[in-house]
Amino acid sequence: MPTYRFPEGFIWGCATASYQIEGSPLADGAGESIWHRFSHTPGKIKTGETGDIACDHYNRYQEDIGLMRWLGLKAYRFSIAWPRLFPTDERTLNPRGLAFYDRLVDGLLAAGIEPFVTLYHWDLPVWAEDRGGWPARECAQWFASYASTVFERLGDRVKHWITLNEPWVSAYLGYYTGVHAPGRQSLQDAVSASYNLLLAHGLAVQRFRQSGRPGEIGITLNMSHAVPASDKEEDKAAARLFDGYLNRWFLEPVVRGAFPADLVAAFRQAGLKLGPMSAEDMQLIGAPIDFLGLNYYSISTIAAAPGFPGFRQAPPPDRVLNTMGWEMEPEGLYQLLLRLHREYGLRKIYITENGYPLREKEFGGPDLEDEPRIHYIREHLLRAWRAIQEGVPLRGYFVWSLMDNFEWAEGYEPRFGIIYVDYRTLERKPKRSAHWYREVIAANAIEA
Ligand code: IFM
Repeated sequence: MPTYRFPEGFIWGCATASYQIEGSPLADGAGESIWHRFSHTPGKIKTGETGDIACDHYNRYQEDIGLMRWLGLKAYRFSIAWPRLFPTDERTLNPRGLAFYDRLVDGLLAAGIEPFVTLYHWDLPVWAEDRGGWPARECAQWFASYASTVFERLGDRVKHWITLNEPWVSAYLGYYTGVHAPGRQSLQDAVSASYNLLLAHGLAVQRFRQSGRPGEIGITLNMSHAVPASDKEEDKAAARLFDGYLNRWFLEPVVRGAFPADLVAAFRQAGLKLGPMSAEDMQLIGAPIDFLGLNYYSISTIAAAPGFPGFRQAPPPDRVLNTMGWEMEPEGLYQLLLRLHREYGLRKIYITENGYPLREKEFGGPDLEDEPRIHYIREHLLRAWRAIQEGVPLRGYFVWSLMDNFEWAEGYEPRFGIIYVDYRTLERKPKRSAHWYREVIAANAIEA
């Protein structure tokens, strides 16, 4: 079997997010988040579940660090719950909320694991939503002052920062389709939110640079490789539009300091009001970042469709869809990495999420055999390896997720973890994929 060796110092990690694993959302003076409120609203979560207990990581983080150590992780990506730190407004810091992350960071460092901290993974404080939420420009300033506090308090130990996780999801699922918190359904709100999220990113980068703390800062985007469903011109144009809507709308302002002109035109044609796009804003949003975080799960086959937004997903009949209905095609990761390198000249990329969901009935046995997940991760790592050979500056890979957790509107049914969580007892148990990943990390290589 050939061995594919990764570069020396390649960062092997796992990722999670606060609301999905922590539980105890109101403990130690924390404020409510939009996800707490949303999940407690009947009908919003398919299974009627909430993040009240989740994996109880808030109380069991030491055990979880032990598991990370067993895995041999070089890095752990987690997010900070903003409403734990600022429960009531943008000014009043709750030291007990901060203390949890102090303990977590110290525990990780003691275990030899580098913390990669995401400042925003969707749990907006309700006070911010009630004062306008992301569609309000002020929200970017509130975020920046929260970010400053975190840099000041944890920046002596944390050296890797991610401003936002998947702003497309925050904006469009939160404010347009409404399937995510806060559940609004206004395209205008979504487009305004997307602008202010990018502004928030830019302001946080500025505050980080001003803090003088050593380390690196970037943003994590969820991207897909879009392919037209046919050779027809209209499908090609639809795929390009989809690429703009999902990928370029967020990527280009950050790495080029400008919104993509075709999307600006499409949004204006749809009667939408866009942010001021002033030179000052664009300079902030486009200030140099140290890395791009890429969350990649699936390819998107796109066909033209009537009305806004002008496209629809049209997977070919032979395409394997995962339990979430996403199109599985690892080659898409390779194409995307190459494109990010060649078209956008990024200096450094981390794959900050990649992983595979299975429902309880789809894996099992006493050894928790989850072969489809191993297959998925192996295939994606092979493409990552190939991209590195072609010069793509890919420096790390984070499995989503360290452990099974609250999959937002889907509840606890899709299980993405390489570590199983028994939600009745909260007992953790490594799945077969965890044993496999442990070997990959130890060898710094995969065999395929
Ligand atoms: O669980 C999510 C995560 O919070 C963000 N990226 C995609 C994952 C799987 O849906």
